[in-house]
Amino acid sequence: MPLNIVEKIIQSHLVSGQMTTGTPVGLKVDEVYTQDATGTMAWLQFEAIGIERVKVPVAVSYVDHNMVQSNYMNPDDHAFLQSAARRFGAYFSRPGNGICHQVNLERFAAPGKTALGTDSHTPTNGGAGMLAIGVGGLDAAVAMGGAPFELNMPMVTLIKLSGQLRRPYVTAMDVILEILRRLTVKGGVGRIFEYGGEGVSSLDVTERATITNMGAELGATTSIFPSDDRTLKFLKAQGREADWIKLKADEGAQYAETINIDLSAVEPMAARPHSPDNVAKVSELGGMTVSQVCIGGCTNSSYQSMRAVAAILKGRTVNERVNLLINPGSRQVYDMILRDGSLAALVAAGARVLEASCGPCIGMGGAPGSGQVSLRTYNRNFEGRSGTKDASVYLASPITCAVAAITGEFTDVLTSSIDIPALEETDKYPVCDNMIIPPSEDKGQIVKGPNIREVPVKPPLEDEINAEALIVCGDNITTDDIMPAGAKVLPFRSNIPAISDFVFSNIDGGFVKRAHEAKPKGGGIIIGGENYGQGSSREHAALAPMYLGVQAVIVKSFARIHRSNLINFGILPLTFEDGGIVGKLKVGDRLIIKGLKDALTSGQACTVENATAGFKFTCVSNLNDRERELILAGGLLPYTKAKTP
Ligand code: MIC
Ligand code: SF4
Repeated sequence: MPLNIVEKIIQSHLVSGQMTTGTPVGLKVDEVYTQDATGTMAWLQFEAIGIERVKVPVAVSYVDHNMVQSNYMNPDDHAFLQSAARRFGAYFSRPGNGICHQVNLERFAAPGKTALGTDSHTPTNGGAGMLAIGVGGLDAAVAMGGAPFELNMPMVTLIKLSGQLRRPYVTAMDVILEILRRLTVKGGVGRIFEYGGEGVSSLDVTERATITNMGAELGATTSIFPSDDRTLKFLKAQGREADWIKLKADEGAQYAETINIDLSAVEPMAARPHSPDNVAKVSELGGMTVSQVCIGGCTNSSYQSMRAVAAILKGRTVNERVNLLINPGSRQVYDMILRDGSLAALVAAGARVLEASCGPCIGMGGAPGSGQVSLRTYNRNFEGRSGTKDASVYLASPITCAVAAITGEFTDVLTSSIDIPALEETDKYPVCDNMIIPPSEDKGQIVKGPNIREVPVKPPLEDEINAEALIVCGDNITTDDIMPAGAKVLPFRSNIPAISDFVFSNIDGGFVKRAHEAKPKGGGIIIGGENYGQGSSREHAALAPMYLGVQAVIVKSFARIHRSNLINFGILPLTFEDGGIVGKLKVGDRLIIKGLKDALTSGQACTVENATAGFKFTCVSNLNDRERELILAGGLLPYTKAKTP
């Protein structure tokens, strides 16, 4: 039978199940990587499982998110991660080496292999033909212990590219924004996007990586490109041609759906506040004043992008009303723009160059001023994520951003008089891995600062939930809404009791108090709409509510990673049989679900009684066998510990 690329990789890694859409498949994992903000939990969980050394061929611990070091907490986390990498046999990418996805693409991504990363943008590696999936920390920890990774076999959608980009004005970022415009932030749920068509060969690996990176915003399980001569060129330039294999779909391969994109018709696009799918043409926004421009992050930090930005800014001055911040994605890129004079051009133009880390993308500094418009090359513009609640954050290509930094306003680069240089991908990257500490036989000691606390564990599921509705939310609630990030909160990622104080704090200041009051009275339930938990992989958005006594989340539909995280921490994910019920539920309603164990083991539908308002409704759990066992056990940690000798 002819296979598509996704099926080829899944088939060659299949440990259990069959490739039938919607049914569970277990996959052998070739690489697992963590980043600091999710990694401390992942490594604490790995330690709690009690396995001596990582059992995957490659494990890498990156430090990139939380680098502000405003007190001892960040550096303590970094020291813990370094000591855990040494103790358990992982590579350690030191702070300053760059953002996990960009560095992984450069140094570890390999076509035909599988990777899990504790970050939703792990699919970046799909630009090099790797099947790379974002997961919560506990899933990563269990996979590092040698267990296969289980997921429900997604649908494979072909995105067929034709034509050629109108270079240098239109970029890969505009392509993924156009796809987001068409499909929305829910359009990828339950799907893997496989790119094909004759337009693929015109895109460099780093351009492909921009597209697969931001495929996360579609809610997709992952996105992947074929591995071809461009992939070989990239790996060769990284000194890694030995990692190359050719990877293409068989003639006659089947797809669940096909979406056609004509690259020649794509225009410069921008996502408007406060969602990456709220996309318009830049020409429609022309003239709007911009106060801040941020260029870099994991979406648009390749050497070509940075060099193009520098070439546009060379000999000019950043507009007096604009603050231009640059965060290169990796030390390799930094090194290259330093050597070729681009950095000098940026600094001379007035850019404020930051270290190679996530920075303003996750609200770690670089917040815009009150009510300001910030234009960024990043992938998310959720309300408040920048650190300024009333800022208007737009997302666009590095070219659009660089031009706006000069003009001080949204400018359509197709018609602007500013010269945009055309640049080719380089043939040789300066490879220097001195900031990546390889696994060592000397295990050393694990170092834990005072802010690093044990991972809380939920007791096994009881037969009845009798709890209070703590919040009733609308559609597309993000994990940033549930568990904000930013400079104030991120330092508590290793301390669940402390970080729990911030649950829903950006959208409902009373949530934590209500949860504390409800905890001794049976705990709480969260009510939501469609695509609940979209966005990041942070398991803190499940772990902290669990710590606050949340027993169940009842919504119209879930985002994939968040649903898995809820199950991993023993919180029951339920969906309404009739979504209209959401409108009838109120904060404070007492909700009772009886006979849970039977309901979960048999038909899976359960009846919820609203004892306050006096009506009943039906919910479905849709748990597969393994998920049911996890929920009954109180989550993945107690389940795995019970199975580990
Ligand atoms: C993000 O972009 O939202 C993050 C911060 O990288 C998260 C991970 C985290 O919350 O630590 C993600 O994308 O998974
Ligand atoms: Fe870091 Fe932003 Fe990329 Fe998340 S999206 S990994 S915060 S640069």
